[in-house]
Amino acid sequence: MPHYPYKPFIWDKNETLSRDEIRAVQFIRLRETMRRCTAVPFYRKKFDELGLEFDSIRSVDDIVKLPLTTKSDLRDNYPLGFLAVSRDDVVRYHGSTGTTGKPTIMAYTQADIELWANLCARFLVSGGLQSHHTVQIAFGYGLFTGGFGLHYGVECVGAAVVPAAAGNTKRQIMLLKDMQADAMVCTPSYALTIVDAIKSEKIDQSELSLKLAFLGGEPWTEQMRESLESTINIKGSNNYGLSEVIGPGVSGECQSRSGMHFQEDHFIVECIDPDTLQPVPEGTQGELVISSISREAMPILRYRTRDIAVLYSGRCDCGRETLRMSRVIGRSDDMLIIRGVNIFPSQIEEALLSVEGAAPHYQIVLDRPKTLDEVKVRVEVDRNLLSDKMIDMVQLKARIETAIQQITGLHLQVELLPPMTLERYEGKAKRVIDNRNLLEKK
Ligand code: DLL
Repeated sequence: MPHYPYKPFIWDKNETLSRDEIRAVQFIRLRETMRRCTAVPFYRKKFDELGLEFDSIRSVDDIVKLPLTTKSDLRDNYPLGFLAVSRDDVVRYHGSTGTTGKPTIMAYTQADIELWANLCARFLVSGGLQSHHTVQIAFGYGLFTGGFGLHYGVECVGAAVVPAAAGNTKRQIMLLKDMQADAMVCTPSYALTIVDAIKSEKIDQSELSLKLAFLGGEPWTEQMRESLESTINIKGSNNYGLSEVIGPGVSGECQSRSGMHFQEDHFIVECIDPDTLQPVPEGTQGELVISSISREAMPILRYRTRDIAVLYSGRCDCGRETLRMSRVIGRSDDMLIIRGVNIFPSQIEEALLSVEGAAPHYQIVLDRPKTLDEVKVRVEVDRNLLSDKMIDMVQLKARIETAIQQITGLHLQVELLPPMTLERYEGKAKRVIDNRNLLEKK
């Protein structure tokens, strides 16, 4: 294990490899991964069909010759068709939470678990975690990768874990206070639920030691971060990952807040047009495609994440030269096409939170009463700006509708709700309620 710290906020010296060094490591690991993938019948068949041999990969750019892998490929090979080692070598299984049907199962060897802990340690340290800190983990512990992934990451840094797990918000607050946690780890929407409860229970900031929040697992906006940070005095940083490629630890923000650094010595990332499957130019929004190049149990080649984001290159103030990703703008399968306009729920969140008086609790409801889609944005009014004067509420509604129109180009109907009307989330939030399919099924 590396000794903390090489430099402030750098956990592992490999985080500051130069571009040339990153490419050299990627090349070696990509070829090694190809070799490991020949143990997987799915990949062996694809390599045969495409006429691929090791020598077909002469540089990292040749990755485009390799087959893409999709969620349905994993589902078709459920549960362990992608296993590249013997079951004797597996020490852990996790899985992704599919909305329908069975989860996709991921396997880890001991070396995979150690790698994963180190990857999580890297983004925790880059976001400000230190070994003397206490960290409350409010992610689910189970098949979901959030709880165990971050747990091992925090321990790897040498900080102390309070494994509170998700849910029971009152108990979370009690533990935050009693254990004097310096940091919390959860989804942004659960952080919002906790922070709201801290506010409504009128807990004084001085009773808490909380300084940092490591948030990930779902899309959120800069406006949501501002709302969290201004309510209680914490620094919230963003981290991204997905079970299929390892879990959390794929990329994370440093304190410069200039995008999430990809851990490129262990993953190769591409950004493609989801329709043409061709690479998009740097700085353009596209679907992230990620290959894991160090995993033993289940290496994955060119996984189509469905996550839409933008990639940036260039040296960051923190000293890392890795590619950085923007916030996830949405998932290509979450994109709403309303009156021919493509919009993501995150754009609606951005619009809502730019208006004073709109609370960050909202829901987007889709209906199709006849042939056209109808969209309603239901949003809670901030407790401090709730008014019994009709004119105030009409004006607030109009301001929100204008903000949405400015960002999406669409006039959507807004419904204002009293505080605490909408469901609160302990894990990933469900923002879009799509009643269209239900109507069709009737
Ligand atoms: O959510 C892994 C994770 C746990 C990441 C905890 C960070 C913290 P899955 O359950 O497989 O794995 O879901 C992966 O969640 O494809 C994204 O759509 C979304 N996602 C994860 N992190 C972020 C983020 C975990 N920071 C899916 N911003 C991914 C936006 C995120 N979306």
